[in-house]
Amino acid sequence: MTFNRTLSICTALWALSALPASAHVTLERAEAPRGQSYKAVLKIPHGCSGSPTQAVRVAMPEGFIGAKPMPKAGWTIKTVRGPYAQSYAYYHGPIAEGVKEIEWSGGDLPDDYYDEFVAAGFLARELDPGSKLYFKVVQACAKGEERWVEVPEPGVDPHDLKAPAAVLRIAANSEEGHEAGHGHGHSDAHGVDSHEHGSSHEHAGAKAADAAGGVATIGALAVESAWTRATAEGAKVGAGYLTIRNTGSQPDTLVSVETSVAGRGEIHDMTMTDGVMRMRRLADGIAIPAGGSIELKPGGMHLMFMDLKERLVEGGTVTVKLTFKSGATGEVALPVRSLGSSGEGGHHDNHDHDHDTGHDHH
Ligand SMILES: [Cu+2]
Repeated sequence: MTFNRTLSICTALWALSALPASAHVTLERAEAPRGQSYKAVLKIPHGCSGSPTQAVRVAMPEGFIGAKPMPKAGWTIKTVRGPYAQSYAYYHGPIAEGVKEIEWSGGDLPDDYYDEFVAAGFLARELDPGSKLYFKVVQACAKGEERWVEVPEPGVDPHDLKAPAAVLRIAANSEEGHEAGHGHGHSDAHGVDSHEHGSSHEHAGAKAADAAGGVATIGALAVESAWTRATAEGAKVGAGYLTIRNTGSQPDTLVSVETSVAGRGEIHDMTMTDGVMRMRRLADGIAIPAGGSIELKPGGMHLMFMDLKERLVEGGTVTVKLTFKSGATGEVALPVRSLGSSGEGGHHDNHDHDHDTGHDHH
């Protein structure tokens, strides 16, 4: 998988530059809602093995937009601007570029002193609640430097990192309405769901025979290996995975997914940008070449069930209706696997766990 490969390469590079240190560079406020301004206060606890800090460089994580450095007496500011990975909704319209890096230099912060470096910006509405932004910080000292750039490989305990980047957890925005944007999160995640009506068994019934294999034939499209994962109490989203083979001679596109267990279905992809894992909605669906196939799996493309109306319970099934551009439409029953399940046949996509728990901010 390209995804894992990218991760391993990055990890290897970081490992070379990592220096052990007792106190890490952290953010004063480690959790903040998307769709609001955010003041990133980076706390620099010490120098480099006793040597004073003379410059601090911070990379703005993707999704922290419209960033501005706060001036500091005795320090000179330099910024690097550039394009974002995507365009974001912003106060007066979309924004697609901005400050990507800030450097404070020319100062002299003794090892025994503590200081803070501040960048103000806006946490994009497009960020997923539960996702994490990593502020990578390089601290240049009179002698040597400290590189706070490690991002935990999914499945790895962040505490095991020697020089972790400062991390910000994105929370849901309590001011967002149910239908605002295509938001994943809701502040009432643990509340009682008033829409609840019936158990997942009701949805299982008719499709029980198909459920075991998670297979279906929809026109020229063969759906296989379909499954979903049990959800935690109070979770508002779930994810579905399957493989679709196009046995026909015409290309087709999976354009939508619907299910009675969720307010709506979406088609998502997961990507790694600047060391930050993000999900995005595939508004155009997923193309399936004639004779080709697509695989929706943990860590990659997936079906996303938004505003879950009920908890997905292991052993049950979730019936989804798939619609294709050609007009072909049909149902497939997704067996519900255990909460910790990462797929069939020994896939070890630990990062998926991160990803999906990210949806339902506990
Ligand atoms: Cu998703």
